[in-house]
Amino acid sequence: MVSLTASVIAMGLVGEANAMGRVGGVIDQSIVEPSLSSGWQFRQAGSDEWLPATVPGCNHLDLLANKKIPDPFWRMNEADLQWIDKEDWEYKTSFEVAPGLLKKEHIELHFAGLDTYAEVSLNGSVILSADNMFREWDVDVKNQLKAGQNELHVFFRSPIVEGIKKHDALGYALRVGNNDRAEHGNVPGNKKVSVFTRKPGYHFGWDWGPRLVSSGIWRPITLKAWDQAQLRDLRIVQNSQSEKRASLSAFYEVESAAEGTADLVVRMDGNVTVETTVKLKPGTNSYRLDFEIKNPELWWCNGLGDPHLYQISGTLKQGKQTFSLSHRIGIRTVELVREKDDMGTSFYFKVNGVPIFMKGANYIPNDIFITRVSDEKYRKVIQTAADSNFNMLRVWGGGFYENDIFYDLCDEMGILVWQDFMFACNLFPGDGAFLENVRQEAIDNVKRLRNHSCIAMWCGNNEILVSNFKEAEVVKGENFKPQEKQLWEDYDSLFHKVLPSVVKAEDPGRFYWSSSPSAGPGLVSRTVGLEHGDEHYWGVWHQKKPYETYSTYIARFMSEYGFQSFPELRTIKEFALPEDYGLTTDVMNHHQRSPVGNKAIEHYLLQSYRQPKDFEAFLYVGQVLQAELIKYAIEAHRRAMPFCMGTLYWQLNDCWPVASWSSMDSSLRWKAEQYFVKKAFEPLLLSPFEKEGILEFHLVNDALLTRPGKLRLQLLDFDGKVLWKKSVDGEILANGEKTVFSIPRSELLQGQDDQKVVLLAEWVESDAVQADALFYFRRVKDLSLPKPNVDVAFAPVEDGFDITLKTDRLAKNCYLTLGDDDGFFEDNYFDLLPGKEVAVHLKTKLDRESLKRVFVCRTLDGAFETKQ
Ligand code: BMA
Repeated sequence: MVSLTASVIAMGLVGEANAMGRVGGVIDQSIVEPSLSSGWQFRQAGSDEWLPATVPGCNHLDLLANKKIPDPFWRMNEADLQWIDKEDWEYKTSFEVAPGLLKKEHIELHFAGLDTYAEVSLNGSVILSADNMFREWDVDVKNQLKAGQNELHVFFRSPIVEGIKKHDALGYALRVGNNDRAEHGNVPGNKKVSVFTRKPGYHFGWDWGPRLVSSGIWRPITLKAWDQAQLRDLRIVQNSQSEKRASLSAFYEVESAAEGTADLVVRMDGNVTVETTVKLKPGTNSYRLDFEIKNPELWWCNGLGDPHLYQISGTLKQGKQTFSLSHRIGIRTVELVREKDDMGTSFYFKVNGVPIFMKGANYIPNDIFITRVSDEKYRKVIQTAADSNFNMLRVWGGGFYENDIFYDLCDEMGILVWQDFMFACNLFPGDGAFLENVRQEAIDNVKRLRNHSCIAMWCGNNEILVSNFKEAEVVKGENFKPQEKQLWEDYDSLFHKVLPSVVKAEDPGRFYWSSSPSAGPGLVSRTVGLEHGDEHYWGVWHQKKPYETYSTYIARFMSEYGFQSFPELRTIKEFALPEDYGLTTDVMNHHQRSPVGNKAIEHYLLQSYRQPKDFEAFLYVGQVLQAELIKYAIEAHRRAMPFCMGTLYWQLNDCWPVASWSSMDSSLRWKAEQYFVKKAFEPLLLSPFEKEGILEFHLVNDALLTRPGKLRLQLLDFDGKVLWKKSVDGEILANGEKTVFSIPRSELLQGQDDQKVVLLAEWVESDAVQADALFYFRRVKDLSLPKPNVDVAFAPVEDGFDITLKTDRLAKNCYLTLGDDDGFFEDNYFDLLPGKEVAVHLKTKLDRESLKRVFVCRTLDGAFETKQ
């Protein structure tokens, strides 16, 4: 039970409320804002047993904590837990209110997030009916609150039962992709109901996620009390920027019950910048205070400079009350440039006036159970992006509008965010009530997030246009069947009217893109031409096109493409028993949600590699395969700059342990792909590429300086003997791509057996190697891989060891592992050449003896079945 006495109100709980995710606001003691996070109980509706609950949280996690259900991720447990979403759930708590609190003129309950169909009662009176997990709700409770004990009760109706009612009432069918696995969820009639409920699409199953449809209080509930006036919102807008000054405005939204006056103060990094006295009128009052930052330090995206942030706070003093909200603001401009050019229509981001090639990935929620993702986990995920040379993440539309911490970290680390609205793959209803609900959802989230410097753009949806309205003439509306017309009109209303009008009203400086991929509103890139928009390329994978197609199928911006792998064995052990290990067992199949998954992996694997000798070898080779293919795609996209100005692979992370397209698994272990991506995204990339028998050496440089240097080439045999070498002078272009040298393959090979040689290419500036690359002339299955002897030495350092490796013969894809022990290798899965010593830093708590015992370096030569 929470006790709301005046003294408690004035102290600790205020901080707690803010730590839990309100809009960056710091509210001092004259406003009461305790979070109602304790004393909660829950039960399945109709049962007698109330059990302790955690708020914020959800029913699955509460059942788990009370040992009423087993771990949903373990083996195939998820299948047995499908009953949960067909039931209604109740939550309740009680809290005590001191008589002093009731003297406040206004008392409100703020619900930051209810999942989803919730009826809220306070002391027996219904105070709210909520129906959208993405919305926030404020309810005036002055009349319901009483001195002493108060009872708060939330009744959640089943999202499946509600969905079925809406599904049946619609009268026409909405196309819902196979991601809503109604049959897995035992939904009566296999009705696909996900699109009727405003909650994350991935809760209903996706081709990388389980189907676990939660209910619960997923963001904090806080009580707020004040007299006469309060500060509802503070928005900081940058008007202009130059070397000498940045001009900004602070927009205050103040709610007042009566006429009066108030003082407004804007502070920057703690110092008063501007202050004024204003008149209050009853109702909502808006004020604008202009201020300047002299010689501003700019916010840059990762790789180009520091993402400097200024702390800007806005205070309202009214009578005895003080209200403050604050934001961290970066001084920068971000534009998405869409202009006709000689190649088509551009699609690139300009930051502080500089066109920037975007490097990154698509991002999904970090857990199927959102509320258990710790701040530390968020930090590790975004840190991985920053460490991997990303400058952009795309918050994909089948998840949720992320928590504030996600955007705070992106602000801090210089990661731009491509922010989808939460619509993915399926068609959605278009009736007035639905559209109005979505409009409010968009307002809540745009207002919550618009002060983040990291947000580069808003995007209406993921793949709805391309999957449903493929042909341009269909989109023109001429050949519609009546129902198709309805579907198009619904689409048109939502993505071309409702959402852009919210962006225009609430965040006018930010670009709105109606659908990814597209070439503009209602224009499918594939139909009107890749030279006009962004594209998702799934020919490699879904259509089993040769992986080389990555180098030819390129649009102005590649916002999705991907390839699957399994997580490493250590992660598989988190959900499976040894008897489950294998590609055809039920448990492994349960943790592979792409219907074509294993077949596609096998198809591509056997084209480049020989048959792995066992399950563990398959996991290792499969990860190397994924890493090589995505590296190949990224390099092709970067070589195609400035035609192509961005590449975001699918997908950075996972929400449970599964075979998926992720580069980092659900336990945040880097797959081979993460290491390869990090290198492929280095600011300076040396990319050898063979085209029609000619080997071209491309240099892609993200830095803003043109620099001279030397391309050094050496053809080596697998024992390290130099068979041929050449050195060519050249230069790298500032923020550009250049082919510095080309040579026919035959001239380079000089008659050498192409199964037994590798080319080492290095870009050298003032004797220092700035970038390097290896080029093999055959696929790995056709190479005569030798058996190497790798020597390893461990030198202890502060947080682990520096490991030195050398080899007598080519050691392909050295996979360093500690088995079931913890440690992070800063590099992994790399090729080791004879005569080259490589030092790899290992972060671990292991001592030297334990490390020696568990350390293994696997190489590719031993991974295959011997008979082949
Ligand atoms: C993309 C995404 C997801 C999906 C992925 C893999 O198109 O937008 O819907 O998970 O493909 O199939």
